[in-house]
Amino acid sequence: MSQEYCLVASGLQYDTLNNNYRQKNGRRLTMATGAPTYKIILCGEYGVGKSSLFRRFMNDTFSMEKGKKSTIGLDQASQSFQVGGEEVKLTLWDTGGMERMSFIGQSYYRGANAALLCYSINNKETFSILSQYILDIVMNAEGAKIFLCGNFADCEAEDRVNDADIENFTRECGNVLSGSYQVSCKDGTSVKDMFADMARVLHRENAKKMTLRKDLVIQPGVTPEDDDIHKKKCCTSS
Ligand SMILES: Nc1nc2c(ncn2[C@@H]2O[C@H](COP(=O)(O)OP(=O)(O)O)[C@@H](O)[C@H]2O)c(=O)[nH]1
Ligand SMILES: [Mg+2]
Repeated sequence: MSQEYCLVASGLQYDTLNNNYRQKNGRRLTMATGAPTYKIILCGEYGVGKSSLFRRFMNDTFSMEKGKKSTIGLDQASQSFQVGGEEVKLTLWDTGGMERMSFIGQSYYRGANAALLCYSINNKETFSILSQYILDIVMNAEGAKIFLCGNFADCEAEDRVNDADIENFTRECGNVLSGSYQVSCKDGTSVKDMFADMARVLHRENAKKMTLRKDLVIQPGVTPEDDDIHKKKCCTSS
């Protein structure tokens, strides 16, 4: 897996649908095409292991030190994945501890393709508060897919978040979840598989959108009558 640290140039946003960057005023730039890139934001209470997930993602390391800043001072990192023989990039964003000040700026959410909703498996409070985070995501990151991540799978606790809790929560939030994982940042269990699965889900969803777009766009100089797709639609509907 190749590794690259990514700084998003100020004033530019990645447009996943077109695989290039556009200025925030909406004007598309012709430069910078490449592998489709999906922005994932980490959400959840302080102490659930968001920065630990970030560190596992970035360089597959773990530290017991709480609130440890990333050594290179970046809160975004990118990794490449293969999905169906295609290169896909995930860019993971960490809050950098901002959740402690109850302030996460809108730029954190802006353009997010997915949110990874983190809780600690052995701390039910961090789980029961997640509906508030879902509200924040829905309000600030329109269209972002939401994934659930229970961390601390290596720890034993009597009152663990169990499968029934997860099922109830999934039902309560109207099945908005696109995936649910249980991982341990400490021993690394399932962390890599989780990100690979997210890459798959996000890329497949995007590929579906691209196909739909192609079907709906009428090419310049091609009248709907000439166009195969439209012909087919006309023929099947008659
Ligand atoms: N045992 C165990 N400890 C963990 C795990 N993930 C994180 N921690 C520890 O939990 C504390 C909080 O983690 P951190 O990543 O700073 O949480 P954040 O506040 O959500 O960013 C740190 O001391 C980590 O070393 C895990 O899977 N198992
Ligand atoms: Mg943190």
